[in-house]
Amino acid sequence: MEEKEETTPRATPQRSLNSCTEWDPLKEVVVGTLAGGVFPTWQDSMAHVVPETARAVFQERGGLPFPAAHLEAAEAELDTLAEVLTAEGVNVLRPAAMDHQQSFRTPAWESTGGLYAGMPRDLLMVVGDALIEAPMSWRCRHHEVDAFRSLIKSYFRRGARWLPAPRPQLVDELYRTPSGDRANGGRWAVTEFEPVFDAADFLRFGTDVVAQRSHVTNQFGIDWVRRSLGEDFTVSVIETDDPHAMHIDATLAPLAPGKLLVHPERYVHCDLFDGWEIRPAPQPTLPDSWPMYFCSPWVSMNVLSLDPETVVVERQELPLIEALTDWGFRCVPVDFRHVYSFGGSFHCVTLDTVREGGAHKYLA
Ligand code: DAV
Repeated sequence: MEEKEETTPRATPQRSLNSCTEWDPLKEVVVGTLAGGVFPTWQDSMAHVVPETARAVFQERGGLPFPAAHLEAAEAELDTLAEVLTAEGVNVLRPAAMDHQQSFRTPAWESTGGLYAGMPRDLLMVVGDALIEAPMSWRCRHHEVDAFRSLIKSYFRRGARWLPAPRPQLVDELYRTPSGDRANGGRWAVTEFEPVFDAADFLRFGTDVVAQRSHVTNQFGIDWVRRSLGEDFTVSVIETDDPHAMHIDATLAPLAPGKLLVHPERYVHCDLFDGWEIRPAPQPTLPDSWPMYFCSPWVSMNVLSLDPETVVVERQELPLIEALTDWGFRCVPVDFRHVYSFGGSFHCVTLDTVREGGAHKYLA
């Protein structure tokens, strides 16, 4: 008994893993890496979320490396982000190198490769002292967490609660058929066959966690998160107006208590935010010609809060920088357009493992 306590100490007052909001002062963060990233292996459920041009590219090049020059430019931007965060006093951790070109299979399906370790927000979620591993519905992402496992084990050894969701089978029954005749009303790409979610469909507001249904997150998955977090947290599902929904963090960006940046069309009024000041994000500045394999230019609003007054923003998003400055924020500009191409921005590529503060009530 005593020996067990030595190898797995209880959380100390200064917890090794502690993050309850999207805005409390940031102390430690994981920044993803795109090194070795490959095009995803196509599956039909992706058609609901990725730009139309991506289908042919993924079908032809799934499992093959992303164009080297673009990947290197994006990785350099990630390295710069890590340096900027370090200079801001944040402890920065990076995932392990991993061979994403390896094909893999289960008894039911096969993937010609993985993807990358670039977006820890998609697959990991810190709520208080708990670290949740998401059961991702894209088959090519089935082993992505391996790149983060040594970090996760280290947090566990230092007292974190480690909550991997049930390993999903990802068999055909999970996915809606093209005609939409499976269970679930046909609105979403995933059925209720088993719990699936991407962690990026959740946002933390102290004792409240806000989630959206999406093409990668089903009700079963949200129910799993709710029960696993227990009675200290309230998990609410909000409506968003996004036919391509996959990840809530280009729809809502809570920047401080009472300050919510929203996508001007996707945000749907929600009583939970009564008393909050809600401002629409300005149009992104990305030119149409910019290659985007995964997502829309609205990752402009996928910002990272360093504290309730400070936000990391893409350097060329001048209308957003102006809007946030007017709202009282200090903006830390970082070049990030090459990372955009791979499906996210500052919030997506990070996992805030330590922020100051505890779980307070902020929502109505
Ligand atoms: O606007 O396409 C991006 C979400 C990034 N994880 C969009 C959603």
